[in-house]
Amino acid sequence: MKIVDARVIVTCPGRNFVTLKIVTDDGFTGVGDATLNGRELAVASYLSDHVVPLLIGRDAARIEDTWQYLYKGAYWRRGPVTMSAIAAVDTALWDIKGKQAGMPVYQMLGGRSREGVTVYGHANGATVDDVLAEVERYVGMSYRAVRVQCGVPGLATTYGVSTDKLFYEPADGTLPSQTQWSTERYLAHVPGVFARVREEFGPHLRLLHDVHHRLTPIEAARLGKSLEPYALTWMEDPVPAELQEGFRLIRQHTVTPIAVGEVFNSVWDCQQLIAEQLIDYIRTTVVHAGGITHLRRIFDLAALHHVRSGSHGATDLSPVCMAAALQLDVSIPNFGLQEYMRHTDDTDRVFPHAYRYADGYLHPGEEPGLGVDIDEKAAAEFPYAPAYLPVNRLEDGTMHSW
Ligand code: CS2
Ligand code: MG
Repeated sequence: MKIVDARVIVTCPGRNFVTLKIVTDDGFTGVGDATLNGRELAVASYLSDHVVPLLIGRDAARIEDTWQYLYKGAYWRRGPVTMSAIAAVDTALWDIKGKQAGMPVYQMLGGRSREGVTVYGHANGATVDDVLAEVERYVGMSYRAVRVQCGVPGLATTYGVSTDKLFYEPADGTLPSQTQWSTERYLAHVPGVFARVREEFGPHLRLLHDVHHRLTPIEAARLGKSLEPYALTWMEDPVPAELQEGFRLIRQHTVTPIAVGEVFNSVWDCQQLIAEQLIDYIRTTVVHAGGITHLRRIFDLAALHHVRSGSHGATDLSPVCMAAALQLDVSIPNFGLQEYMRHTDDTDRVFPHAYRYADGYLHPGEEPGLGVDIDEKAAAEFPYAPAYLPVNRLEDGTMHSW
């Protein structure tokens, strides 16, 4: 089963997506997501200029060996561009293996561990009343878990709060737009938001909050402590995680659970966080953490240390990534939650898929492989359009994490 063709498809049905499609000599095709928000063409070039020439003629059945060949063979290890490119190849090869075996990928990962994949959506609004209306909408759609983000009085714009609700897209400008930040105003406001949400929706709805790397450990500890009465399922990315030991300080002060990992691209980025039980949920994804092969390794390490999965699933991860994530989610023993931001109709048309939402769960479907494809004709209707994620500055103009 030799690889005879591999092509990189860039399309923008509402936002940019990079997809790798691999073709074998016995007529199988497989797809992998390679989208890196705001840096899409870097991965497209890495793939078409440096990886595709290595794939032609390789045995498509050798998933592990191909992973090691691309990882060790490059000499330059890790990093989001390299790992997204490796992820795309790995995902496409799992898709092909599933199709060849005539079974969904989750069957090859050990079979089903649960009936459905519990998902969460984003309720965000400029005011607390807007937020409550959004939470209501998700509850009306039977979501069991909702992420809550609210505008902060005194700040003109806050990342995570958008006008576009269900299809929330963070990359919003042909050059980076600028949002504003004040830790003091934020810390003063957030606990009141969650008090209102709990008051309205009671104790059973699972609530989450994304801090987006904007605090220091001691500030995060204070936030976690102040949110304890509202029993969050998780506080996400409370601090930048380059310094993994920084999480020890947060842990010393609060029992609010912590979720981290959407910007990680290898097990080495979270090894200490997991092994020291400094987090509760690991949010790495198929596309940014080296594909199904590597993400499975991260989840297995996490399982040994009471850490559950909580994979990133924003709109900038394509339906190919979502389909692959669901195959893992349904099979691993330590599944926690899956983020699910809906794609636009145009995106769903470009990426026909078997997964379906019902009653708070996503279901991967029973198609052989991943159960997703790219309609190349439809993709060609939507050419690449440059788009950047915003940047964030403090009130005095200092550059800050967003
Ligand atoms: C967010 C994302 O979904 C999340 O948890 O942090 O909106 C994230 O900012 C984007 O995916 C970045 O591309
Ligand atoms: Mg996040």
